[in-house]
Amino acid sequence: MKTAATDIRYMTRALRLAARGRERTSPNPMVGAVVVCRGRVVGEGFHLRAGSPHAEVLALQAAGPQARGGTLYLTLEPCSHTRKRTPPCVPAILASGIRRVVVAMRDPNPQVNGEGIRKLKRAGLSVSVGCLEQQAEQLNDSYTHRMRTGRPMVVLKMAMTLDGKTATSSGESQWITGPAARRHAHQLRTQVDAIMVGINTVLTDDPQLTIRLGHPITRQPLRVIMDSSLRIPTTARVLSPRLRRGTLIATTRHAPRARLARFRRQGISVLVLPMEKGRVSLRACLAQLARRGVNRLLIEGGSELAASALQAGVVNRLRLYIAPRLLGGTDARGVIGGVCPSRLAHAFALSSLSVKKIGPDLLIEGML
Ligand code: AOF
Ligand code: ZN
Repeated sequence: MKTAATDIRYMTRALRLAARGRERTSPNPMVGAVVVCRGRVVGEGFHLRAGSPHAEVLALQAAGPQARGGTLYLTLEPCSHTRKRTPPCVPAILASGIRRVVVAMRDPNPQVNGEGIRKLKRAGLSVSVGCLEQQAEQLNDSYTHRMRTGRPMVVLKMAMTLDGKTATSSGESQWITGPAARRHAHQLRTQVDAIMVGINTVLTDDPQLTIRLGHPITRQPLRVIMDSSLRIPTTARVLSPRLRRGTLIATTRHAPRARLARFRRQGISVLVLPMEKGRVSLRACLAQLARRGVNRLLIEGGSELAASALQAGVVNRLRLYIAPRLLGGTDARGVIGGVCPSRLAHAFALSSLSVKKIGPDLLIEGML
């Protein structure tokens, strides 16, 4: 679509504002708004966190009466629905006297989905949609994915040797990659709403699954443990008094009843989900996480969970750290477990590949 240079300029500004909410707005999207009147910016705003005012409301408040007759640049269609935390924005836009609205993208939230745009048009405002749409989509890729599919966007992160092993024959796996790659991987946790591991990873590594390094920690991701028969010991670090409130165990009806009851008495959240191939159904679990507002989920292993996620077709991105070492041996664990398909044509193919060097290690990223 053809867009005027001034529209692009102000929308770029709105997108930059929106990005200031990064890592803070989830489960809500990042949104930026700019009010322009007679060639001058008279108000701007961005969404700071879920539950706080929407970008357009802040921008209109800042503009006050100067918004009259002006243009509002919005990185996302304004909301029109009412059963939520804050009042809808469309009435505020109509009351402000704004004459034209430029929207980067439609809001895929089923409760909005074009309704905000329709209401503005019906009220006689001039509305154009699609200015810098790709950038806006990119900015909120995980929010839009959740709204469109009912599942979080899934990033699978694994580490391996050059020959694809994640552990020695005796199970030693710490550490395959060097400190720089581990720091880099840890950083990923700041960009997600939840981290998931399989029970075997808890039993062998006893991870904390928290953000501990780097910049100021605004919130900890939810910890999700896939544990079909509820084998997790209550002494696991993710169930320590400090961490248990933010930990969720996903199990099946194979969980021993008395054990399940005891966990719940102790205030540990356990979800009993349908089974698939003898394990917790990943799709059912992801649907639950999406309902709880998880836009982006990081799967950190182990190899069996990685295989299940790939087979379930729910992995969107892969981050593979590769150490320049060889282990060899058919008895060493490979990075992806499960069963190998008999045909090469059934391999999981990656696209948009990128390769980076991190210290002595390599990072390969791709989309599935
Ligand atoms: C935001 N910020 O600036 C805009 C949003 O629970 P609420 O009241 O904050 O409503 C969240 C929904 O509002 C969100 O899913 C999206 O559809 C819409 N627009 N949300 O968080 C904003 N403009
Ligand atoms: Zn709104």
